[in-house]
Amino acid sequence: MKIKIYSFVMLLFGVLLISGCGGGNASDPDPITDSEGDAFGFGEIQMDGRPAEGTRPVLVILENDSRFEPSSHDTSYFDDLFFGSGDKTLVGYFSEMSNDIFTWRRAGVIGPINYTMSADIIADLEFVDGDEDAQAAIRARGDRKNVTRILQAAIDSGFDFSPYDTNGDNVIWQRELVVARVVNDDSPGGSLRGGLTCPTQTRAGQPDLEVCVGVILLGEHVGIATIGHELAHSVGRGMDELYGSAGLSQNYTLMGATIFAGDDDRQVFHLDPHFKMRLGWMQPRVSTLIQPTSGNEGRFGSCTQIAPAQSYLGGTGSLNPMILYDVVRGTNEYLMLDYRNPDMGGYDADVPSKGLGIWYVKTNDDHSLQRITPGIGGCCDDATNFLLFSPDGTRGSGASRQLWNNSDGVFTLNWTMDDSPTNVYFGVSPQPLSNSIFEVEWATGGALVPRVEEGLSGVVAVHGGLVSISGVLGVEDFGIRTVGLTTDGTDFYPMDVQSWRCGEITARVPPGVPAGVYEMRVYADAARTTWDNFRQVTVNDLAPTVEIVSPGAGARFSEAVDIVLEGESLDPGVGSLEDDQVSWYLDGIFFANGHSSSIPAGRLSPGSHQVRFDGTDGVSVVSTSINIIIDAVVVGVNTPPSAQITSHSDPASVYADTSDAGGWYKMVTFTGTGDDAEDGILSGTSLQWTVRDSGGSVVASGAGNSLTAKLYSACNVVTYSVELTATDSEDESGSDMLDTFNVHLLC
Ligand SMILES: [Ca+2]
Ligand SMILES: [Ca+2]
Ligand SMILES: [Ca+2]
Repeated sequence: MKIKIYSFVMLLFGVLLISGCGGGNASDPDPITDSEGDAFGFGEIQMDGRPAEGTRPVLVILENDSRFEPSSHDTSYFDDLFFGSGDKTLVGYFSEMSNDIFTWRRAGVIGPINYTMSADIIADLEFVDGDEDAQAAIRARGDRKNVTRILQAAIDSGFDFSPYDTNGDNVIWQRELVVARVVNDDSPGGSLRGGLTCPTQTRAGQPDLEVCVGVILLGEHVGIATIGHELAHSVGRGMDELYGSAGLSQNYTLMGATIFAGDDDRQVFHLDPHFKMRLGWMQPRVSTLIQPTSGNEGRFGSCTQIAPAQSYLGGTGSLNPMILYDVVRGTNEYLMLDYRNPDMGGYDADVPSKGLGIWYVKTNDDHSLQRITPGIGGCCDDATNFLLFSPDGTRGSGASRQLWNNSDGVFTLNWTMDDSPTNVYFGVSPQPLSNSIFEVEWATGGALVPRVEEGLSGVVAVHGGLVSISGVLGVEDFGIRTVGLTTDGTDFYPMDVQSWRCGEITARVPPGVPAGVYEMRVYADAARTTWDNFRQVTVNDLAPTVEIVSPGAGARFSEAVDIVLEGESLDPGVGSLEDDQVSWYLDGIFFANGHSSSIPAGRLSPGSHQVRFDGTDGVSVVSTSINIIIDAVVVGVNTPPSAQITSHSDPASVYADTSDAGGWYKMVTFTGTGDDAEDGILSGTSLQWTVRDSGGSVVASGAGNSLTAKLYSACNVVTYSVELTATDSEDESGSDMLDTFNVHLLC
């Protein structure tokens, strides 16, 4: 029984998952499957069957060649650079690039070993011949002799290679140990070379040990990227096809045509996503490209977020770089998309621009990179085929090449191999987005047509309310896509977009839309002819509210003074009503429009009168009223003045927004008036303000027509009262009281 329930839940969950992904369209990027992994060579680059996982030991050897000045760097310098705890180390670099799947560990840092290069090696290394191939062959022989000499020197120095014979075959292979040698030649260069023969370490009571590793040859001023590049060569067979065409990938991958070569350089760039995939360090997502039939342009595609290269992109991450391949062209030719962002720091802080990288990959059946015939589009001598397309449309080299950004608009590219159109149209999200998110959309045949998810339930909203829709919506872009409400397509109320992401748009119901039932659509074009599905939105019109701020209920006025009329209004989601939407009535008779007005008290007879304030948003009419008392002026008898608090924050509560040693507070200004039958308008010290807390203690006071008070809050709310007292020349007084003024705090 339990099993059946479980199955049912799983089935339901599966259905929900599919609908939540916009229908599981084939264009959506999904984690790479096993068969796709086989098709693209995921994890295939290994060293003698050993995947690039875990750690591998590195031995660093420093040497002093007697022909050169002593090195300016000692063993601790290279120990730190390779294995230290600083910001930029080789160990840290490989950890970040591989998403913690692989890095190096310290076998040792030895030397400096002093030596004198033998004459025959010097002769080979400096061999000159008109036949370039012959010259190269002899010089390579010199390198191989030198590598054997270096390994022999390490043995002679007493370094014990035995612990690195992990398979116990009495031979040290490159999969067991990598050796890097730094020489005092004042150069920043690097190369990986094999030896001529394998030198032998004799061991007491054990068989001799052959050391058959290549050696990374480094100059004393080598930069970290060059070392990384050479170490990457030694990670696995297949890492020798690493050079982008004519510098096209320069400064965007560890395997760009030229690694920066300034003395002691610390610039470094991530390895491109293709090699990360081939090494098994990053599982890309995969999306197929389906070419449309006529009339379906822009409808086969999707939109996704990609995290920057230096983020942790382990496992089947939903923000991982991705492969786009055309099902007709097959899996030996594809585009790879990644996001590069120097602002995110780490080991990609030196890439020359920020944005979308689109890598073109053309492989042989064994997934090795194929050579492209030189000269396509006027580019690339003797090119390998690993290109980074540039937004400027050229394939020039150099670090000034910029990645793709929103300013490039909707763009498309050709397949480099035969220069035929990919028919894929890309668009990149505008900035600013969070630095850790980047969005890109793609579709075949034209710009993506946004697709609202089918079956979204209807929603009720009010003016100013937020409504979201999900689906495959593309990036907010290019001034042609609009989100809004329509009843049948003939009317249109554009919505204020609060957030536009690939998969969800949140927008506000505009104030002017009449109550009713609408379709919320995302149009693909300015003419609003292209759209796909909608969400039903029922707009309810909420009634406004009105409030009389002044005069206060029950206030008394001498018939000789002016009464200030001050009202406030709020139409939810819209804001204050317009002045012509509010009106004052005295004893039921219209007096004036507007939120602010005044009336001579003498217009009213002595006694009680009703003051009414009405408002309407065009649909609902609302009203509030108070009573006031008019006192007759008696000749020869002084009448007390009247006071009116005429403004305060709306509503009679605010949120603390500033803090000091006393806590969070809000600066609030109150204004008021005083009027007296005998003295006329009162001002200055005739008007006295008192602000009290809920315990009755005075927290602020002052004289004049206004008072600005620093009102502290505490968790949730603190309540104050505000009193304005007007005093006339006969020392009689009248006052107005705001009983409740709340200062809130979000806790
Ligand atoms: Ca071995
Ligand atoms: Ca309304
Ligand atoms: Ca008086």
